[in-house]
Amino acid sequence: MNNYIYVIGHKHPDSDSICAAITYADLLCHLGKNAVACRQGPLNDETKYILKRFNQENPLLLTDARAMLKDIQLDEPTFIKADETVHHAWHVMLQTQNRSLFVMDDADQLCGICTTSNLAKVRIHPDADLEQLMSTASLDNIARTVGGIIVTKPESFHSNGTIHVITLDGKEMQSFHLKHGICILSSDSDKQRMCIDAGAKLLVITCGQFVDQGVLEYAKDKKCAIIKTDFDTMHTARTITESYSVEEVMTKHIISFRDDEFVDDVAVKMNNSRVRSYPVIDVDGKIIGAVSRYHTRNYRRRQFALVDHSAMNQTINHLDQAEVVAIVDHHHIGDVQTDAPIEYRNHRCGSTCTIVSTLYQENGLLPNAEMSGLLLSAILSDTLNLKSATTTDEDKLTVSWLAERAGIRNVDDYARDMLGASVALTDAAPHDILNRDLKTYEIGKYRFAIGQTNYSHMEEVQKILPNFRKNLEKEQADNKLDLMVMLFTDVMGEGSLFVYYGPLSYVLTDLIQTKFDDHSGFDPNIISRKQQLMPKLSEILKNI
Ligand SMILES: [Mn+2]
Repeated sequence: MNNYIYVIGHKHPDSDSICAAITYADLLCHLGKNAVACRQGPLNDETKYILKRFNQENPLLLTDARAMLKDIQLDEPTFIKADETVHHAWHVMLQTQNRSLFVMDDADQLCGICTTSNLAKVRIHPDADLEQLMSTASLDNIARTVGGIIVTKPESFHSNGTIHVITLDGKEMQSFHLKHGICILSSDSDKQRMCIDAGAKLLVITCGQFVDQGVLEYAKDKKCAIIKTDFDTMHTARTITESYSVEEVMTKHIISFRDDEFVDDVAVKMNNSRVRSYPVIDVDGKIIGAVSRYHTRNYRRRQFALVDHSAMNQTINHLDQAEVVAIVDHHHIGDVQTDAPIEYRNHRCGSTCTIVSTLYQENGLLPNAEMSGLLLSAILSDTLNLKSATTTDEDKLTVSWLAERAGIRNVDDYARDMLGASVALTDAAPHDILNRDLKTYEIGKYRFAIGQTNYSHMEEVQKILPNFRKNLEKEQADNKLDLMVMLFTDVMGEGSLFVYYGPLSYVLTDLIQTKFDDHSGFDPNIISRKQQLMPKLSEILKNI
């Protein structure tokens, strides 16, 4: 049974979500829990860079919180071979208290299911024909069922399935049609011979009685089989009718479930059938258990620890059908609800990983070098190298503590490489770079567009600039814009390089601090399009 705590961040995971999931799962494991880090979607390039740098596996992809059959407690499956007798099947049911047996063929493949009502077919099914069923019983199975040994075995054995208990003598007996039938009797070699004469295919000699040599030879001649049993006639007559194989009465139309099906889906499917217990099959086709209605109504839900979010629209699908056991987050308190008290930690700081670092210390633990590297990276990512407005002194202190533990000597250099991992420019086409994040605006009679991307190293921008400028000029003309601007913004927030074309180019030339030529320049103070560039630009455009 599954006793994991799944630690998971928000949809469209960023580095904080992923690193918090891995480190909080690590912390829980150190606290004796069985925790596993998860993610809701693909990793971005920055996060990939971090995980590679600190030798971490990609967390488990999980997009649905519901429990699967493989997560819950199932019944042990009970198997029986297709050629085993109904008598043996009753015995297995009694021993295992399992009323539903899975029938396996010679190749060990599931070929049917046998329940009490299958076994009781001759009692409860009006069309059941005991003689027909008994005609299929093999000599070996009959011998086993009546607890006997085969004394005479013809080359082939096939009876018509009628069973006679021989109590009469001589002539009276002849009015019964013993031909091709099975005769149960005890001592008295005259009777035994008479049965053979009448064409019986099998004599079952009860009470451990002796069969003389003459009868044995006679039976061999006439191709009549003989079984001897120590049991009395009553017992033999009662049990022999269970000598046919389960194959004859099993249900061949099998409804089975895969172990990765969700429990509540399975419950719905079960409502459409009346089977008591269904086989559950794993990815290799192996039966791992049996599921019944009881299991789908009483099971342990999957347990989740949420990191870096607490809002339902950010969380994993179907969380309402799982159990939340912890939340660690630095965002506003969301709308996830719980039925029971949980571990809940919300704290105003720049990154969930700042909180996780504190939780290690509160529990008297130290994150190892790898975990420290993840925590550090996530804080630098969420706070843009400690420059965002959300950054607190605690974030800064935590970063220097973690940097030492992770063996990072120069945090700024590391931050630039890490933040730059997601903004590769050199392999991308100019059109794609422009359209990574392009917004179109209208102010008064002017139409213009502003694109923005980050860069980590200025040399990369210089390398692509000649082609980029040509393309920008063309796109501005094609779209008949009054102005088209591109900002290449330093990942560490140390200014933006501007490239722009269109009739209004002179407006931008006046606006930015350093002009390279009529269509490019640099401003160390503008890093936000929305908060810094747009207010200035609309002010100017309204006044010309
Ligand atoms: Mn975060």
